[in-house]
Amino acid sequence: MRTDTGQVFRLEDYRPSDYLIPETNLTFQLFPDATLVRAELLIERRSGVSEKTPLILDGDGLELKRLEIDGVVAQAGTFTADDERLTIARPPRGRRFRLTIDTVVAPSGNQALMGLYLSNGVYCTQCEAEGFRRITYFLDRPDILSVYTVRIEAPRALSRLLSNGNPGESGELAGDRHYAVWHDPHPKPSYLFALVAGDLGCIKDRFVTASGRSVELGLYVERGKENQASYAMDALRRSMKWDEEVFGLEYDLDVFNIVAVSDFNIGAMENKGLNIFNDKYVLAGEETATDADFANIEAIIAHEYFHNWTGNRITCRDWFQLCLKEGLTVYRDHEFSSDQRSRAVSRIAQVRTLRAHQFPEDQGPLAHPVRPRRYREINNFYTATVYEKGSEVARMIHTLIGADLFRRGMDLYFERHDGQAVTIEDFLKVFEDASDQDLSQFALWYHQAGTPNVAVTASYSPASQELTLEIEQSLAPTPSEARKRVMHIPLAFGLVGPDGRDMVHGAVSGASVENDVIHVRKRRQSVKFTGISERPVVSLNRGFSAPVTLTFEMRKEDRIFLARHDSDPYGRWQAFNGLLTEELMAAFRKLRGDRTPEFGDDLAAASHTIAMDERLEHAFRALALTLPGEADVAREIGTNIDPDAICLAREMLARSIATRNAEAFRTLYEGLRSDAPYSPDAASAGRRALRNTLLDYLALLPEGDRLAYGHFDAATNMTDRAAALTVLAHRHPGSDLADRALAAFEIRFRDDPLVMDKWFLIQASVPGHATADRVRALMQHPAFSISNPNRVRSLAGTFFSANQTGFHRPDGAGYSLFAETVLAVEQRNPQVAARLATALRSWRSLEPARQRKARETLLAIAATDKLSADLRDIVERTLA
Ligand code: B3K
Ligand code: ZN
Repeated sequence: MRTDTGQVFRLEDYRPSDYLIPETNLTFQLFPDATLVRAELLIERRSGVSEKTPLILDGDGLELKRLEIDGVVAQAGTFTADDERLTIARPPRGRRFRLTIDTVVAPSGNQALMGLYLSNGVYCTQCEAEGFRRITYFLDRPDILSVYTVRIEAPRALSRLLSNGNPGESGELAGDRHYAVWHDPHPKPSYLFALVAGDLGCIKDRFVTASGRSVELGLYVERGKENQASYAMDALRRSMKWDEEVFGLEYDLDVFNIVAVSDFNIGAMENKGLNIFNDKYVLAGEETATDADFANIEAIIAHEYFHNWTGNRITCRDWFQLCLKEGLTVYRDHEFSSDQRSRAVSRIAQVRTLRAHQFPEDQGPLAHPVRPRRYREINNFYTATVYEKGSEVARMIHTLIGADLFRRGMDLYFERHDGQAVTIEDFLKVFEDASDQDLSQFALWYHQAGTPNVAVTASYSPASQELTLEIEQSLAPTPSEARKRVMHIPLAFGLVGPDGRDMVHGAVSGASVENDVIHVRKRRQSVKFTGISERPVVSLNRGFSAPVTLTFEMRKEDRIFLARHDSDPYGRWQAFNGLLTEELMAAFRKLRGDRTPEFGDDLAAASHTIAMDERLEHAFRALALTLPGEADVAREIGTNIDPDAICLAREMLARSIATRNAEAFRTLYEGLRSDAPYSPDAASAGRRALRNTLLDYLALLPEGDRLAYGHFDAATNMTDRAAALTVLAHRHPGSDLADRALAAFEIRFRDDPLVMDKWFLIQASVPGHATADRVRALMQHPAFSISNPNRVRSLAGTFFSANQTGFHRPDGAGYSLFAETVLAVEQRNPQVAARLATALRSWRSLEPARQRKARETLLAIAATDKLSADLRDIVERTLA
């Protein structure tokens, strides 16, 4: 385990490497405890660099066996090698020379799952960000692009030997072993290196690119699971087609391979020509995967494929530029999902994710700019800010310059920077050049952390037929910047007339308004619209055009009006969701003041209208009827949070909506039943989503547990089965029927680890104080394993991050479990432990007693000796 050295990396310290590595030849002799890695590197001194400049290669936990310089074994004293670097103080004089480096690594003992490791008998690698240095000494930084040739030697029993690029020679070796050679003609950074060796099942397909290149597609999974791989393959083909149609980007090798493994730190990895996936994001069948799983698989297959151009062909100069590939690629996969499914529903889902994960990050101690300027451990910067907010920033560029110029800018990006390692400045410049606009103020979105607030007041004058919007932007200080500069915020809007149509306005003064977007560029501005014949209802931040919070006083009836009539479906969802949130906040305050909240008829009536509106998609109705989560409400309240009161308020509101709509919801629920064979398409999934959302309400009514049990029992697919099990376990915890359903599920699926993850997740998220003990007990379950990231995330991760009442139990029992688990996981896998530890990032918003206990827990972890760099970084920033 790499312990913390306290070293801080700074953006301004970047300088190009003195040496380059144009060619890399690797030979692996695979053995579980001692794999021999031979790296033959062609090294080139950059022009202008003095001959006397030492060559320093990165390593991590390596043991050097042998070193040759230009074919001659290096003598002791001419180099130094330890587990962290190999230094050649006086490299050869010539500009180019060759090194042959032999190292030995032990895949079997590698529990950190970085570098070369074994997962279920399959050798595989994970190198991003700095895992390649755990395989061999190298200039392990993304601006060192090299052409790789890889030879793998392994027992014949490991039938598949894969690496990046195109396949070359292969054959038999003595001792029941065989070999295969791979060559990747595209220069790439070391973080994109990959190797797989295992006895895997495979499905194959073929894709012919627009220009006629025939590409063989291979999807490798555990033997016997081939029939669960076809959806992923279909998603891959659709992604390849979409990237050609929408961005004009074609694939560039003869093969494209995807391998699914069961021990993986993240969702998937975009290694050139050989994507490696967490099997959770490949394997799917109606019996074992939910509609949400299918949608995730589609999105992640697309994301990794899209990286081939945004990330691989054009990569990052340094790790500060991570959003250059991640934010942009998330934007591309969002657009893909929107085109493949319902755009409105996809957008709402994207915004919900952003608000649930990125907003709390931006508002807490771990806030950082989309392009950070400092880091101690880069693995801790694969965050919602870099990914999701990074995607929103790319989307805003699209909004600012429009679809055509955006595409022109992207074309210019590929033309200008193909084969390079570049920066955010390079990225912005292509859009400035394509659009002839100055994006310097806009660039602050990359440089300043925090979620801006836009406060708006509207006044309408019937006499002058003018509408005035007073707009003020603000941005609170964050750990990265104490003082903030004024940003350029594109605020899409509509003025909705009494008939529900957008009103046409006359001249505008006070700000530039183009294509229904107000360009907010000053701290305060007053925007005046003329020629408005009646008081409009103002719909702001339509489509969530900017990732901001809005403070906009609105009458309740105006919100209800927008929820029914806004021509922007996102706007309708936002209006209704805002209403529900306000209602929950008011109920919370009452409960904290020992009063009983009462809910009026209007919300229940609006819920009824939305539920019954046949013009709306099922999936949209399901999203609208889903109450804001406990964490969403906590975030809006901001301080002095008592999770128990929020949970109670939420249940009371749900009960009130259910009671008042009992008959209508029941009839609708029954009408949504379908006997058609299962299909994961968006429309069928939407119908199930609405039916299952209604079930969640109906379960609160008398006999609700029976209804849910019947639903569980009759389910013919995992979506319905898991939804009913959740409803039973969460709405009727400890009841006979809930226990019966949990037991039946366990018996049926106990041999399928990915399905058992759902069983763990459902139980870990049962609201209430009893869950801490249940989670502790489940950690002893035979299906649980502390060394498998998926198991840890579904049980412990869910409990810490998605169970407000259980985790923040007032006596601190949830926090004790947190400290024990995080430290136990850290012993094996620091990266996964650090990610778990972010669950306490919002501790300062809790009420004082819980705050004290949370702080003590963090301090106790920080006081532990020899913490990993990963965990120390998170814990210390969280406490700072
Ligand atoms: N680029 C990888 C993430 C690597 C995480 C390293 N800690 C997956 C992705 O974003 O596509
Ligand atoms: Zn990515």
